[in-house]
Amino acid sequence: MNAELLKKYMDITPEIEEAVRTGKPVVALESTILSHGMPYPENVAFAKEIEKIIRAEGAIPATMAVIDGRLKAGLTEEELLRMCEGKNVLKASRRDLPIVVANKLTAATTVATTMILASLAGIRFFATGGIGGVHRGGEDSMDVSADLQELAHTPVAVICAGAKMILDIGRTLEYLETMGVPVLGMDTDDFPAFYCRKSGFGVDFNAKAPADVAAIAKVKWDMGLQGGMLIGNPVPQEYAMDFDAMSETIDKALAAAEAAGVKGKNITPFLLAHIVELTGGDSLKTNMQLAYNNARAAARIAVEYAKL
Ligand code: PSU
Ligand code: MN
Repeated sequence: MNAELLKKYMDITPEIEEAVRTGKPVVALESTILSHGMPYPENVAFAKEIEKIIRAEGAIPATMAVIDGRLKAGLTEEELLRMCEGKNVLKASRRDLPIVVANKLTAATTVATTMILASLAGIRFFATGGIGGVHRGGEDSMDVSADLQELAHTPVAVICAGAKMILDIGRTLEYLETMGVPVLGMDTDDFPAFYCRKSGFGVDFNAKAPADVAAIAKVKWDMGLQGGMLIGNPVPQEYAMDFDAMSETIDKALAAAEAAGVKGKNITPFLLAHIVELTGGDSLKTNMQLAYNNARAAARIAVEYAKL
C-alpha cells in the first residue's frame, strides 16, 4: 500500500511511526489473544504487562486491532480495554478483514491479521502465545488455520510458545515445511507444545541467542525470500504443565467441542475457554507467563535486528 492509501485505512501511533521510520525495534502484539483467548478482566492486567515487558527490553509495543473499521497499530488504554471487554468484538482472520473494514466493525486480529497489519506498518517482529495450525482431524475437515498461509507469504517473524495440543503439531510442521517457512527453536531442538516445553517434533535450527534469530531473518529478507519465520520459545520450566495431564484435558475439550457441534472460527476460542475451565485457571497462568516470555524474546530479537 502506498503512504496515502495506508493513511486512508490505518492509524499508526506517532511513537510507532517514528520508531519504524528511524529503524528502532518494535514488537507487534495480537488482540485475539485478549478478546477471544483469555477471560475478562484477567486479560486487562495481561495486556498492560506484556507491553511493559517489551518496553523494559528497549523496544516499542504495537498492539494490533480493527476498531470501528480502522486498522490500528498501537492502541490507547481505552481501546485496549475495549478489546479486553470483548463486547461486539469479532475475530478477524485474513478473509474477514475487508468485510470488517468496509462495514466499520470492530475486530480482534488473529496471528494472520496481526502479521498483515504489522507488515503494513513496517514491523518485522511479533510476539504471541500460540499460533493456529492444522487441527486434529484436519485431514478430513480441512480445518487449517489461515495463520500458516500468512507465515508463508507475509514478512513477519512470529515468536510463540509453539502450538497447542488441540492441533496436530506434526501436520502443522509439515505444512510449514511445504510453504517454505523456517521454524527455529529458541535454545531448543524440540518445537514446543505451548503448555509443555517439548512436542516430540524437531525444529529446523536451534538458535542459541536472539542475535542468531536476527541474523537469519536479515539474510532471509535480504535475499528476497518472501514470507515469515516461526520461532518456538518454550514456556519457562517453572510454569510448564504436565504433558499427560494436559493431553487428557485437551481430549476432554475436543470432545466437548464435538458434542456442542462447534465449527469454523469458533473452535479455537471454544477450546481455549474450555481448557481454562477444566484446569481451574492453572492454564491461564501458564498462558500469560509463556506470552510474557515470548514478548521478552521478541523484543531482544528486534533489538538485535535493529543493529544489523
Ligand atoms: N492459540 C492460542 N491462543 C490464541 C489463539 C491460538 O493458544 O489466542 C488465537 C490466535 O489469535 C490465532 C487464532 O491466530 O487463535 C487461530 O484461530 P483459527 O484456528 O480460527 O485460525
Ligand atoms: Mn480454522
